[in-house]
Amino acid sequence: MLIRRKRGWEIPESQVTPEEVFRNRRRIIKAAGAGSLLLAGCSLLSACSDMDGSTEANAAEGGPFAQVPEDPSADLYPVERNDRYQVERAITERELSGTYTNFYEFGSSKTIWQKAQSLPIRPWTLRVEGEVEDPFDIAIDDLLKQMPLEERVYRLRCVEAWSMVIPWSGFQLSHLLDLARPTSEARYIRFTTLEDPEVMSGQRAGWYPWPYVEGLTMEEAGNELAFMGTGMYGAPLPKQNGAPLRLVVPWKYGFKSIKSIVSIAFTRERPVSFWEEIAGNEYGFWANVNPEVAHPRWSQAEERVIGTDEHVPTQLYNGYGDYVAELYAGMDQGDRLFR
Ligand SMILES: Nc1nc2c(c(=O)[nH]1)N[C@H]1C(S)=C(S)[C@@H](COP(=O)(O)O)O[C@H]1N2
Ligand SMILES: [Mo]
Repeated sequence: MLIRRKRGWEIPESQVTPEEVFRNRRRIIKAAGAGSLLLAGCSLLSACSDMDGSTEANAAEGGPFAQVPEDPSADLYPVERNDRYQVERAITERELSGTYTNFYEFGSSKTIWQKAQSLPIRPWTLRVEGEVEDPFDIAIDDLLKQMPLEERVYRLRCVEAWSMVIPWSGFQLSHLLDLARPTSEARYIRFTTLEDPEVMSGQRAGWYPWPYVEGLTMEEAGNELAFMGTGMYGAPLPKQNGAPLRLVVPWKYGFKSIKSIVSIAFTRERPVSFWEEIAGNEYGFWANVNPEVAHPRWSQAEERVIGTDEHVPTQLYNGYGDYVAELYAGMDQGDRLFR
């Protein structure tokens, strides 16, 4: 892949994400074929950074919220808000949550929303497999017809220490579990994103373990907060936000909320997630939000509220402890539960 490279000092700090720095470090290590000597010297604004700067070339004509002609689900929205889930902060402006996105399949800059417009979202099939009574495929629009759609306003806390508040549309994951009928052998769910390097330019970067994979325990998946997003702001999910189907687990760092899912597999073994494989000590399996457990390279005590100048304290389980703390009661995982 051809990347237009910029020197570190040409990049505004706000555009450089820690995950990106890590990626570059990996690439350099791989290129050198030796890990140890090259880890030094890659700080945020060092020349280890590059930016995927060719956004103009791919500028989408319709903007971030253009209706997708092949998507027949627009009529389903808006759906009724479920008032059980209240957030004390203001909802993030749609313009921001629809453009300031992470979707590494399309690159690592915060303008990848434009590139994501090339994602084909119809036809789209979800594969349900593994430890289930009967594996099956279901077309997204058939799934949407069967699921009770609702709107939920949730906080989103990225591991990069920024946050948003997003009104998702979709359905509680437990309804999909009912449809899937897992066997008693199922202990985990592995979610997988589409793999298509033709469209997803980031996947041509061989140093990542594509496809993006994420996992939950069955107990976590059955928790009432676990949600499958199919829309936001009263409209179908924009491609850059993970159309047509993405996970939303608001008590965990954002990277757990995997986008553009093509399969869910019920497993006996704990799946190894994408970021865990890249850097398990920084982006672990559990990844529950906790202000007291720092990421190895930065504090998680506060978060930058996107769309404001505010930095506010981060809350344990991102403020959802009443719903989820009991999932982890008695687990002796120390820091591992939180990073
Ligand atoms: N497939 C896939 N899913 C993904 C990501 C990604 O790069 N690829 N990024 C994750 C990260 S780091 C975050 S913070 C959230 C961001 O969701 P949003 O862009 O809709 O706000 O998506 C998560 N899901
Ligand atoms: Mo993130």
